[in-house]
Formats: sequence, structure tokens, C-alpha cells
Amino acid sequence: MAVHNAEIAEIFGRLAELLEIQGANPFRIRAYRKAAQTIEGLSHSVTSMVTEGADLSKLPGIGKDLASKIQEIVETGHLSLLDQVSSQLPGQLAELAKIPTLGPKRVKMLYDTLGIQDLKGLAKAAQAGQIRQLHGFGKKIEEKILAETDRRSTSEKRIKLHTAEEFAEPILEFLKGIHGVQEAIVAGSYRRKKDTIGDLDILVSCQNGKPIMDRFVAYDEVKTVVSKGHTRATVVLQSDLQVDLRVVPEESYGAALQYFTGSKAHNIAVRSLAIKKGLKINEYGVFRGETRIAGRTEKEVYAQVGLPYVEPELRENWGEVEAGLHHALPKLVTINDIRGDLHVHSKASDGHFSIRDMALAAQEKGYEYLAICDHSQRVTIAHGLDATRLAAQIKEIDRLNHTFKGFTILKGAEVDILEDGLLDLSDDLLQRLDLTVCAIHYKFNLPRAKQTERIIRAMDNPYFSILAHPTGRMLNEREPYEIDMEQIMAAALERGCYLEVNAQPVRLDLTDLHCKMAKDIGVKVAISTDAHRTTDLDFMRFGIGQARRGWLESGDILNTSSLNALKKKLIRS
Ligand code: DGT
Ligand code: CA
Ligand code: CA
Repeated sequence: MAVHNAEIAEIFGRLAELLEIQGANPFRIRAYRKAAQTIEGLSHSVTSMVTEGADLSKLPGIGKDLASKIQEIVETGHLSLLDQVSSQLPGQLAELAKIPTLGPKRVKMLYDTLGIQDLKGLAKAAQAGQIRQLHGFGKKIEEKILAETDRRSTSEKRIKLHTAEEFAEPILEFLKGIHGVQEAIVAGSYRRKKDTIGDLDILVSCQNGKPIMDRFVAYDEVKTVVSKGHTRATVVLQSDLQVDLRVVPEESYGAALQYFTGSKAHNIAVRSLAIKKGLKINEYGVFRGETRIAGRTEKEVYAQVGLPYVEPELRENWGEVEAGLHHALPKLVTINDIRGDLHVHSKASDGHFSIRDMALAAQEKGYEYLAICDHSQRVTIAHGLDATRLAAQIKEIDRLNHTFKGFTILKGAEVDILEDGLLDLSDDLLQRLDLTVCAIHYKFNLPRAKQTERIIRAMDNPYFSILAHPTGRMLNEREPYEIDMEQIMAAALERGCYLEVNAQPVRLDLTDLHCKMAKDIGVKVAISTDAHRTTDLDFMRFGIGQARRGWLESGDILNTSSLNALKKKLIRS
């Protein structure tokens, strides 16, 4: 992977910036800046100069020390000194310096005078009007800073569905306990099972809204009451999660639920159907003239515009309205269709329970099978299994299987896909397994074509069964790696491989749209929990949510098969 001149220049520029905040020797700072400029202005590639063995210290402004740093960047893609300086700075100063209006001088000034070291502190000082008073800042700059901190805090505020549940469930219980409340439900993206949630939209049906509102704003986790009326209120919880509450009478409940479930794009499409029929639709009902002709249930609302009931997960305007009109909506997979889990860990690698305990928990859920897929040797931090340990585990599972009735533990492994597309365990060991889940755990930043090729090479191995967490993303933590998903799915189909929907709430990849792509291409997916403890088996519902959002039906899923059918599907031709 060739490092470009611009990337080397950027590293030096960034280093100069951070040293400036640190208050380092100005000559040193200037030397890095100049080096950045020199490299940026070169007409030939520094990487190729290094490979050709050219003497970099011949370049203007580049001494021996800088030359060796360039060498390091070309060879490793980064500079250890930069990481070191960045980690020495207090708080988020290194991050703050990236804000265009700020830059190193201002960040240093803010830190030295007001003690600001993170985004929160910056926002607070800007709101309090403290920044405009500093030398070289002024009102304009303060406004710019405020706009930037606002933008960042809203874009970072989406929370994982699983986390949202932890807040939503107790609020619902609380509301249901209030006298007069008939129904209480979370609508919005939460009900559509999006992987992340902007805010909670709660709907309550009740004849008299006022007392509900009084109790709602007094809920003990409420930090601020943004607004409060008789039928609607908005609060912000201690956790900064916003909660909107709507109270409607019973006869409008279905219409309001339909409206507040969204998505907005779906609602607009539905409304245009209503208009074509000469009807009006809003959160109170469907109206012909002044007469309400529907509103009590969602089903009757949809019926009035000529649609069958549309499952919430489908309401994204991804074609569900057209499909509904043609009676071609999918019959979505449900959790009851699932017959087993194809990716869980045991204590042998980084799990917390024995194989037997995991199996008992899976059997308890009514499953027919469970695949133990502990890490392979390369993943040393997860105590990955080498050939000897995996061979022993195979024997252990064979022995354990005699103690179970009507339930089978499948022998598997989570095998690392190495950088060159080879697998981390030998074929003669892999052939003794029932299945493999194969995954990328390092070298996330290969260029798209290389990463794609790496995965497809791995699928060439006849013992590759399922591509685990296919994009590697971690919600709010790590971006997906670059791959050509269509190409990978086509290759999987051709070779008889499958892709996983990883049901861990922080992963959820394949994503909803990838599920839809899988269906279009015709490759089946496995929905697996990647459980590390028995309770993680419950994550299955999150994977189901994404699969349903991607229009998948029972027949599109590998682990809705009976054990016998599954075994046939796992044999590569
Ligand atoms: P979120 O909170 O960003 O995860 O996404 P949602 O879908 O929950 O959006 P939110 O909370 O802004 O609004 C809840 C629902 O209310 C939304 O899904 C549809 C409905 N809604 C909101 N604004 C509009 C609008 O301007 N027009 C229509 N037709 N519906 C709207
Ligand atoms: Ca919402
Ligand atoms: Ca909302």
C-alpha cells in the first residue's frame, strides 16, 4: 500500500500543530511545517524514492532525522511520534485543533486562559459569552464555534437501539402505570428498529392528556422540560436523550401511531395515495371532508388508502408502498423462525461460559443447534485456538453431543482472514468442522479493491462457510472498512458461501440495506449473535430487526433451516 505525498505532508502538518499547542520549540515546529510543504510540492512520489533507495536528506529542508521519520511513515503508514505527542495533550485538545475556526494557537489560548480541553467545555464557554472577550477572538468567532459545537453534538447524539431500549422500557412501564392510560408505545425509528435512534417518540392513548403530562415531566430521570402542553411534551433525560410524548384519544390511536412511526418519507408516500383518493390523512385519522373514516387502528388507516398493513420495519419508502399496492409485500422473518445460532464463543477463547452452558442456554431457547465458533490462533488477545486446542475442542464437542437429546452442538471456528486472503488454520483441521465463520480482525484500512479481493480469496477456500460481521463497523466507534459488497455477495453466491448479520447491538452488520442487497442478489444470510455469554443469545432480536428492515423472509435466512437441511446447505459443491 503506497503512502501518498499528501498523507506524509498531512502527518507533519498535524505534528507541527500539536507541538504548537504543547508549546514546543518554535524552530522545531517550523521545521515540520517546512517539511510538510516540501513534500507536498514534490513532483515525484516519496514512497518510490524510498523503495529506490534514494537519499531523502538531499531534499531541501530534510535532515537525517526527518528522513528517518519519512521512512517510518512510508513503511508503516504512520508516525509513532505523532501518536505520542497526541496522547500527551490533555483532554481532547488534539481533536479541538481540528476544528477549522480554531487551529493550534487558539486552542492553546483557550486552554491556557479558560482551561477548555474538550468539546463540552468549549460549547459551555461559547454559550456563556466568555470566548468573545479573549484577545484575538471576538463575537463572530464565538458564533462560529457555537455553530460547530451544536453541529457536532447533534451528529454524535444518535444512540444504539439496545441503549435506547434501556431508557424506553422503564418509561413505558411508568406511563402504563398512570391512571387512565390505555396504550403506551414507542413509535418513531425505535419502532422501525433502526440501528440507532435520534430520540424517543412515545405515544399514549388516553381521554384526558393533562394529568399524564404532569406525571411525565415529573419522571425522575427528566433533566429539562423543553415544552409541555395538554397533548404533547418534550423532555431531555439526564443521559441527554430527548423524549417526545404525544397523548391522543383512543379513536385516533392508529392514525397517530402510523404518523409518529414514520418514517417521514413513508408518510409522505402514504399521504399522496390519500390525496389521490380525495382523502385527508393526519395524526387524528383519515378524513373524507369533515368525516373521520379511519383512525382507531393502523390497519384501517392503511386500508383506506388501498394498502395492506405495512410492518413498521418496512416503512422507509424503499419500495414498500408500490409493493403493497401490488400485494407483493414480503412475509418478514420473525424470531420464532430461528432454529439455532451459528456464531457463539466459549471460555476457550474470549467467551465467559463453558460450551455446555452455552448449549444448555440455546436449548432452553428452543433451538435445535448451536455452533461454537471460538477465535483462531492469530487473535492472541482473545486467546485464539491453535491447531492442538481446536482438535481437543472438536473431541470435547463430540463427547458433549452424546449428553444432549434433540439438540446438536456444531463444531465451528471464527477463523481469521489473513492479509493475503489465506485462512488462519490449516485445511485438514478446517475440514473436521461443521462450519466456519470467517472474519477480518486487522488491516482494516486496505484500499477497497484490495480488501474486497482479500475476502473473495478467502472464500475460495472450500471450508469457508460464513463471512462474519462483513463490514467490521462498530456503531459510534469504528467506521466500516472499504469493500465492494455487491462483488462480495456475488462471489459468495457463486461459491456457496453465506454472509452474517451480526446481531451484537454495536455491530449490526450486514446493515438493513445490505440485507436488501443480499435478497436481490440471492445470497442467503445467517443471523448470529456472536454471543460471549449465555444472556447474549437474546441479541438475536436485533439481528432479526435489521433482516426485517432489509425485507428478508424466513427462506432468505440460513439458520431457519432444520439441522438436516442446514448441514446440506453447508456442504460446498
Ligand atoms: P430519529 O428520531 O432521528 O431516529 O428518527 P424518527 O423517524 O424517529 O424521526 P422523528 O423523531 O424526527 O419523528 C418521529 C416521526 O414523526 C417520524 O418518523 C415521522 C413523523 N414526522 C416527523 N416530522 C414529520 C413531518 O414533517 N412530516 C411527516 N409526514 N411526518 C413527520
Ligand atoms: Ca425519533
Ligand atoms: Ca421526535
